[in-house]
Amino acid sequence: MGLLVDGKWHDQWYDTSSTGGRFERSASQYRNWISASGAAGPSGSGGFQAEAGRYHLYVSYACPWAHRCLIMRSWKGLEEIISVSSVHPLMLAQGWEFGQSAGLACPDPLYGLKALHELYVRADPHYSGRVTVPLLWDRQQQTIVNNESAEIIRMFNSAFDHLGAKPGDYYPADLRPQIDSLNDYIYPKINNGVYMAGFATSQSAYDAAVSEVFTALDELERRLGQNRYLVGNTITEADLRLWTTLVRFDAVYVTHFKCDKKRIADYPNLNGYLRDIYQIPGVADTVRMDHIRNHYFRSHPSINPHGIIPVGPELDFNQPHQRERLG
Ligand SMILES: N[C@@H](CCC(=O)N[C@@H](CS)C(=O)NCC(=O)O)C(=O)O
Repeated sequence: MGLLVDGKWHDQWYDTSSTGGRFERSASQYRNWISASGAAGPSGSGGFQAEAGRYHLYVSYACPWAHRCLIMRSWKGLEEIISVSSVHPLMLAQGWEFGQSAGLACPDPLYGLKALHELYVRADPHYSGRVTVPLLWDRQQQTIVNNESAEIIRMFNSAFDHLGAKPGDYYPADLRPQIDSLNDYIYPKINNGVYMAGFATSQSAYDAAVSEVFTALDELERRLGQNRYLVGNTITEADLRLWTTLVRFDAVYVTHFKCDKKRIADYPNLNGYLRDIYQIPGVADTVRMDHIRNHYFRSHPSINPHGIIPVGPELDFNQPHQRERLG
């Protein structure tokens, strides 16, 4: 794990020395948008027109942010329009690396590179910052369109509709205020909250983060007692964004990130909701527990120095959920 400084790779863990042991995630730097016309989107520059076969999505199956993009790609039926490949689950001295065989992860399909940091340097020889997935690459301009999952899923939701994407709007105009406020609540407290608990290097930073995680889960448990999804009976991107954290929770975050006050299995509504979404066609295929467990337990030597993968609970997301009864 590390970062690029002016195009040079440095093997370095997150620095929490100036934040009282608090993990702070840096903002993604590539913020261009693919659009139907090629016009610029809400940020970045234009020139990224939606076209079949032009864009490639680099993910790690382990990563909850990249997982958002895989699910949206599936829901919108973009498999033939946007190609995808996964890096190797272990993220060590060279950061994310490509696989060298067809086993756990594929080689880099575009340039045959060894590590993802080489791709960032290909886009910008002076790039400084973290080297993260997901990453949406433009084959035509040979550059990064965007490396922020919250924006990539929005593009997938609508920019390819005229090219034969599946119907379905997961960010409908009339629900945007509710979706935005749920995202604003769930991102810091849950999606990033589990990382803030797990990567904390002081007791006080951990205590603060873990308490936010469980206050928010308790609140969502209440909410999901009334409604099938977060916004009533309509599944939206807010559900997708919450779900990629929930599916990792009992398998990883409870032990590895010390979020052990309760498990999702202890929350009847969250547990049913987790299964409900897992059972939507296409979702189960995006869940690679082998990548997830290998990645977390073996890539963070500062929190699990020997890289031992614990035995883990038996999880069966195919069990009945009966969420349909809720409006
Ligand atoms: N805000 C970004 C976060 C992406 C992110 O942090 N990805 C992690 C993987 S779970 C990563 O690649 N981390 C590598 C690093 O920080 O060095 C997004 O949502 O796309």
